[in-house]
Amino acid sequence: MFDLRCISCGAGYQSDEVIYTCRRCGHLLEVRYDPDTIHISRDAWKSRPLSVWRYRELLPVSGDPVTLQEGGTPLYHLKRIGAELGIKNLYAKHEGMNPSGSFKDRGMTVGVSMALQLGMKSVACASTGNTSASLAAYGARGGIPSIVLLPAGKVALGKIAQALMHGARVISIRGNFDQALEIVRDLCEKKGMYLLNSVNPYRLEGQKTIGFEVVDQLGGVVPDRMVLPVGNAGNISAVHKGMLELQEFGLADGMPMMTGIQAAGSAPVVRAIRENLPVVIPEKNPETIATAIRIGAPVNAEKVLRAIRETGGLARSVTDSEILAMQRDLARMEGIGVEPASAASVAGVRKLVDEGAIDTDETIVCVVTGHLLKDPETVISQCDPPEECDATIESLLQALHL
Ligand code: AN7
Repeated sequence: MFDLRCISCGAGYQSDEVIYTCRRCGHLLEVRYDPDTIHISRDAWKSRPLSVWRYRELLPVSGDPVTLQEGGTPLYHLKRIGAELGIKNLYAKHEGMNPSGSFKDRGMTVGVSMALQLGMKSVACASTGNTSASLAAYGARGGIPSIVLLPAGKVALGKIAQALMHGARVISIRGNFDQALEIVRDLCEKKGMYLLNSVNPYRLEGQKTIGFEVVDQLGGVVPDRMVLPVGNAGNISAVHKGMLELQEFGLADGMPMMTGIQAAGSAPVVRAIRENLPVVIPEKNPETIATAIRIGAPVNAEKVLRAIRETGGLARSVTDSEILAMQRDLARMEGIGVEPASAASVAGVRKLVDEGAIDTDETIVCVVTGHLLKDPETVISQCDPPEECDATIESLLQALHL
């Protein structure tokens, strides 16, 4: 059994209500499970495949979920980058290996399942790209129409391709993501559509399983630090919540220092942490090559400040060139292909080591959130084009300088 609870005033709401923020005070909600009614055994979990649904006792869906077999993503040991940084236990959880190529699928399998459970007739979101790709795919899987609002000209090609091919209504807004989100919230309220941005507490339930899987993949060990790229701050907040639940239900000990990385041109959370502000002051004109995290007014501001402060975590920004350098290093030194926003997490670790801000004996898990192929245009602009030669061995040898 579970209900929805306001994280600020504690007001409670029934699980069958369509509600995103507290009616009393306007703050964010979260799902609370009643420990007296939930029985979990690690053995039962271990008997199921590594996936979002391994953890179904701590998820809100009651019937068969709308699924594309999300989760169960690889946890890679970063041997070479770790050696360069002097960190023996540095890992990357590759969320780009999900069905639509990003961690959003973990949220959407739960979110779209809940939309159907709640009897909704359509689903909608604003998106910097990945949320729209994932919603379109899960909407198709669940047989429910989807509408996605994108900031015109600022979404990576692969993500638009996915949203279009999976059959969403795709609308480009002449404005940025924050404006698109404001409009879609209004649309959902006026037209009774189900909102699947990360203000939706059910979506975050799916995303918390990133942390569950990491603990399982490390043999039951909670890492010292988890590092995530931050846009709307839904994912880092979700992972933090999941870790709190593992403690509460006696399934794991310890809490990772939750560490958020933003792009330098789009870093309101980093500023709030650095200046010890009580709230996040939105960045009016966010800008970065990592368009996935080009977000100035993070919806989950209140949750992320708690996650970072309560766990003794850190927040840092990285420049676009630091992001692109790490994207290349992950690809060439480790064989791991990620999109720019995802490389921000590992670039953040490099920066924190350079600053001497973290202990290199820590076990550190970076979440790399989306696949390399999401944003082919940025890759092409960073790499030399293929060399061309005639279809003869002589011409090939010449091209290879052999
Ligand atoms: C690859 O798709 O917000 O801090 O609309 O696509 O939970 O927002 C994407 C976010 C990190 C940031 N990495 O996660 C969207 C959207 C990638 C992302 C983030 C996003 P949050």
